[in-house]
Amino acid sequence: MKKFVSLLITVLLISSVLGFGVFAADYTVPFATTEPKIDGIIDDIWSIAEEIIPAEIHDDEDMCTGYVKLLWTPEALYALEVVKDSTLLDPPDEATFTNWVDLWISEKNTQTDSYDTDEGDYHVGIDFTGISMPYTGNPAIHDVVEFKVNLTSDGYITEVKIPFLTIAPAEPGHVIGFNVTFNDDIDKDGKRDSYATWMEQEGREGYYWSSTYLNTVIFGDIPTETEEPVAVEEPAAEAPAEAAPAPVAEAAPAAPAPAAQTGDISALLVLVSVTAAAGIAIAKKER
Ligand SMILES: [Ca+2]
Ligand SMILES: [Ca+2]
Ligand SMILES: [Ca+2]
Repeated sequence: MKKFVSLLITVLLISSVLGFGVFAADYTVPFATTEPKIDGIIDDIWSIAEEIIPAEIHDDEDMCTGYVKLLWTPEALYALEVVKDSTLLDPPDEATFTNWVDLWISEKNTQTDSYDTDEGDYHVGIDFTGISMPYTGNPAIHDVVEFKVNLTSDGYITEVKIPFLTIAPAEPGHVIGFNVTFNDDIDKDGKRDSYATWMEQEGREGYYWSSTYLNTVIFGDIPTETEEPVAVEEPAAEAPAEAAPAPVAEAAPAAPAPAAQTGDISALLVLVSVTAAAGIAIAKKER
């Protein structure tokens, strides 16, 4: 038995080296059986998604905290951003891009070294006052993205709908490149003091943000109940005095067929690193 276990471990290690199942996606996005309403209020459907927590902090441990969740449909990626930030400027509408969340997306997980090579590579940054920031990648995303920010008692909540530019209709198993960063102005001087990233950057100094170094995210399966809706039964009628034609059940509406997994999971996440200077030079947008 011991030999068998040892052999099994060896086989698994060799398989890993050969690349079988090594680079699993970092996050599985549930299919949105109900599309969330983009109103900055957390819908029930968000409970099916796991939290993504940007845990690598640069450079103040006291910075804002929170999480992001993702959902997908064939036409769009949905993001929920929940941030606890006790140092928002007051009044908030005088401050833009002092406290915000960045979503970095590569629809085809291109793994190229810049955001200029594919129309599916882009950035969606929205600050707590509800202003989006064109920064890098395909600017066309800003023509279609929908979002709403709500201030909360301890921070802000943002919901975002990001219609796909290049992969619609998306299929289960598709892999995208993805990262999220939180940004915080802590001393309220209008300049960022710290940021936190989901994709690790430690030890990767010298690299810049690019799709090469995005973590990977895979679209989960479409639930069976969504594939084959159950027809609603007509209630049984009283026995008629005369024979009547039996009621014909209505055909169930057509549902999207499950697509084959693309098996596109190839990505390794490497890190990006941004020097503080090259990090995120923010073009403040005049209101
Ligand atoms: Ca909502
Ligand atoms: Ca703050
Ligand atoms: Ca500051």
